[in-house]
Amino acid sequence: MEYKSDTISAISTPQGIGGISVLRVSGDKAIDVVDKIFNGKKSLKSIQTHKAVFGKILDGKKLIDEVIVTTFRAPHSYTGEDVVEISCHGSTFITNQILEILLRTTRLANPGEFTQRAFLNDKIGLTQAEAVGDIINAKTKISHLAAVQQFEGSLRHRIEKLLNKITEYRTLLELEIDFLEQDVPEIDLKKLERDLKKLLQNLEQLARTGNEGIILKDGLKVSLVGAPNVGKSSIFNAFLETERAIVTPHPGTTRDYLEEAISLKGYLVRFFDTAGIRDTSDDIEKIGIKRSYEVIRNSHKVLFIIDGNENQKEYNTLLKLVDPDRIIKVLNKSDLFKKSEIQSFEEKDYISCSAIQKNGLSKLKNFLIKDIEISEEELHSGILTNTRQIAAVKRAVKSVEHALNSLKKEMGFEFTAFDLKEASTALEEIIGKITTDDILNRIFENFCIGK
Ligand SMILES: Nc1nc2c(ncn2[C@@H]2O[C@H](COP(=O)(O)OP(=O)(O)OP(=O)(O)O)[C@@H](O)[C@H]2O)c(=O)[nH]1
Ligand SMILES: [Mg+2]
Repeated sequence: MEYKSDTISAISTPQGIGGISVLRVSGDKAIDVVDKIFNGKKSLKSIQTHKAVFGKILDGKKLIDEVIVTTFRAPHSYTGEDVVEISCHGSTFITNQILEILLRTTRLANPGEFTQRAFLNDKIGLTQAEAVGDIINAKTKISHLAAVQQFEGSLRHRIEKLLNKITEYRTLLELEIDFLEQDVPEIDLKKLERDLKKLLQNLEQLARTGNEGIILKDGLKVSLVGAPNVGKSSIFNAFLETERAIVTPHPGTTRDYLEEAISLKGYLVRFFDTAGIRDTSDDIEKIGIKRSYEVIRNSHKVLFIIDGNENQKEYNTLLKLVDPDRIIKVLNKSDLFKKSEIQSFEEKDYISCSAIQKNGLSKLKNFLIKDIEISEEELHSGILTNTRQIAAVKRAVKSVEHALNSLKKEMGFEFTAFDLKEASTALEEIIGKITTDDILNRIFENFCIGK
């Protein structure tokens, strides 16, 4: 990627009113640019690195604000370049004024450009750079833990270990290819096959962590589905412990879907109250139901709710949208049933609850996350948390499968070596040993400006 070394600036704190706001400037001219508008005891150029000083920001002779300025000289800064941070009063007007002045001589940073420069200047690895975005976006204890682990390098280590193994096998094969006619000890094919199988298992295990990783980061999506009036919105409200959705005795109350999230044992769980499943001739309702079907298709778990009638027709419609293993069957309004009636539903795998009496709801909630419990150990050893990483590991899996295949079929060591090289390339992309503009752009476009 072409490295742009021009000086960039941006507001790094959220827009709004607060105690302080911070602006950041990075690049060769950073100190010079800020020094020109800064009026302190000494010039910023003569101030030690990492030292904060008090002074005023002036626009010509006009006082904009009293500020604290900290300088970080290259290479000992976040980006690896000269960086200046200006802490001013937390006012949208002031921060924008200062930014405007800075932009007369610098360029507005692109989203994530400070972090991108940190990566390009070898201050942090690519998985770490990605983790910076995840740390900022983490909304719950576990997503934060996963992001911090990645930042600390857990995933990079896990990938590097796999890469070392692949390099070892490739070296063996290359030796064999180069000295085919000479007296080099013959390769132990049985052992190599065992080793490649083990490697494949490890890669598959890593790929599997991605399913959980994405849920940890983006949340478990749970939709509430069923015929009209079964109590979907009532359960939704009970989960959130607020009267978020409108509840009435009239069937067809919820027309468009609603989304709200909670933190459940540290996991982010996103609930979707839907317009339910039903045939209707009402045009508005039709749109609502179509939108609901889209939400249902994208859910990790679906609560299929009934209030006494098994609603086979609705269940069959649901089966067309999602796999049965995602469906959890729920009997609501258990307050209206006798114990024996509830028991017969439970025998048919329904979980019973009453939204009105707030019975059985915590059992239901725990049931939702029981499959995603990811061990602390796995978290520490590094997991995949986005589709980019998952796609790359899956490519590595495919390549190792090919390698095993070519080895078994005795197609020639060149083929096996080539397949292993492909596997290396895929893994190297994850940790940024190989990068393309496309990969970098996709990673950093999701960052906010100023990070
Ligand atoms: N007895 C009893 N009534 C309930 C319970 N949960 C919901 N209801 C009632 O059932 C009716 C429908 O509830 P909603 O939550 O609006 O049902 P819904 O499935 O969202 O309905 P639509 O949005 O119309 O599809 C309301 O009158 C609720 O008070 C429950 O656990 N027990
Ligand atoms: Mg409703």
